[in-house]
Amino acid sequence: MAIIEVTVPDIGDFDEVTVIELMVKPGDTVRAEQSLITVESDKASMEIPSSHAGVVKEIKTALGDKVKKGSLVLMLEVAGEAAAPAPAPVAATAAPVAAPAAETPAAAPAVAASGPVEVRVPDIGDFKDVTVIEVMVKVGDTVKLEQSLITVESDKASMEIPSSAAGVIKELKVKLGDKVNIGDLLAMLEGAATTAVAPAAAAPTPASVPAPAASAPVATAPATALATPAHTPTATPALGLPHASPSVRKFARELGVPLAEVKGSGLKGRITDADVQSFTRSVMSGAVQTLAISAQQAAKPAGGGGGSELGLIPWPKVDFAKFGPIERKEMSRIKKISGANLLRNAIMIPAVTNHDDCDITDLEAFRVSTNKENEKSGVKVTMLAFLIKACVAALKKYPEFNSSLDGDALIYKQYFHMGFAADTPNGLMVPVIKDADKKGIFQISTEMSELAKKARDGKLSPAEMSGASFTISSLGGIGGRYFTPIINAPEVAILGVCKSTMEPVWDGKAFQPRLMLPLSLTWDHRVIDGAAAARFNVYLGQILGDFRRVLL
Ligand code: CAO
Repeated sequence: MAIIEVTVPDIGDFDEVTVIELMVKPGDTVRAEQSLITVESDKASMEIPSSHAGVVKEIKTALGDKVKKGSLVLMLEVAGEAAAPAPAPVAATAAPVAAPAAETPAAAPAVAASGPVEVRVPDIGDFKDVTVIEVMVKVGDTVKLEQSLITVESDKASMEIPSSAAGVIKELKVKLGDKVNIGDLLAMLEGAATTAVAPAAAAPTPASVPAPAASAPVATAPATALATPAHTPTATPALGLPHASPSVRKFARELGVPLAEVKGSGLKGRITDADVQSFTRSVMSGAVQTLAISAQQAAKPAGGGGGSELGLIPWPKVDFAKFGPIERKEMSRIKKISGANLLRNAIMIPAVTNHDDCDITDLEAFRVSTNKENEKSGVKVTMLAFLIKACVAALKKYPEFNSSLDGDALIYKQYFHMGFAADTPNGLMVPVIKDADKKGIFQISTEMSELAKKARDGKLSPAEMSGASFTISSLGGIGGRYFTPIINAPEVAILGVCKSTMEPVWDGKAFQPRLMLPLSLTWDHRVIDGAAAARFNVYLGQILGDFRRVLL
């Protein structure tokens, strides 16, 4: 065993970066390359990895410290060869030497450009396929030379990519989630004054071809990240980006935590792993509502959700007390949360609803006789259980109804988890019958009544409300003819069902009394076409008309 020093590796031109996060503590066992601290310049943040595996003995830096290449990070107890007694502590650097400063020149003076100018990703060293996590400008914006255009992120570092020219953005060539590499086109600028392109690996204009490998900044992620933008960084803040390191952002994404709602306890309000964890715990315990903010915004009369963001006139502000007695009551937590979800889904999804009727005369007769035969079992079979089974069959035949949008791709689910809207004293809830394709009508009926009871008693667990791939909203027990249910995103369709009624149906020779069930299928037009929706409803109607078809 020996104690070694772990120091800051070569981080290129960046001197005096601030320590914004300590990711380990004395006693922790760390792997080689495991991130120890996060440092930040005004343009990039990066994690400094450990040069060795071992046990942390002492942390030699503190939050807010300014560090540079060679600064002592911590003392590590290591095993093996390194344990041999050394005359002096071994200074370990995690990264090979970075590119000499001369190879990352500052931007050259601006000169007038004649036509539209391309802005490309500058030399970002070894980084391949980094993800665009923020687009900081839009078409029509006037940008200054070196103004940050986008933020990209690898699994270890994030950085802002500056503009190589000043001008007006005519076209943006990247969007959130895109993967970019050196030389990729970011934007077209007009009226631009571009930088005079220095030879070799200079400014990221079209002429700035990727730097030759020999001059590319170093091998390890952190050093590359900080050494990346060829322009001298300016202090443009990252607009709206929560203050957190890439690994914290990744962690939050994995948990589905909206970072914008997490309060950072780190330096300058930086969000740490612990903040994300404690936010998750608060949500799970009900102490915090993730969507409460948007729900409150939705209810605000003006600004923050009042319509002004959409260019609408403000929500009317009326003193109702002027017209008669009133009572003000806070909405339930469930109503606030579901309201925010419904608002988002109603606004963001280009939804269309197809209405149809189907003949359930025989199915209802079968349901009634089944219930009579099984009176003693205590399980009451409801029409909704048959609807769930029928929808599973239709989803199998038309799989895009069982999908979700993921950027430009569709995720086709091979499971059939069916949500059903349940009316509760506190508001609408959507419990989920998992793997409905593998369950019979009795089991579905039993589970449904248990879940509906739990919903009414406020005892549903998050697991019992998650994972639905399609939802049915039945008002059949109440009444009404048709309605337009709102899609439960990220699902792409929802079936609304109303009360069946006896109606005269023409059979070609005479009117016959038939029990007709009104169906209202709302679907996301980005994923589903009108013809497919009509076919889905027709097929559903055929199954409900003759349930033996489920077996086909
Ligand atoms: N047509 C005619 N009668 C129907 C029917 C239909 N489509 N669906 C149910 N019924 C009857 C049932 O047979 C039952 O009658 P009996 O008591 O005589 O047997 C009665 O209506 C009550 O049924 P139910 O509502 O208890 O049972 P269900 O399985 O149909 O529904 C549940 C269960 C949890 C979905 C329901 O209680 C509920 O909460 N519905 C409201 C859902 C909602 O709010 N949707 C709107 C969301 S906004 O998008």
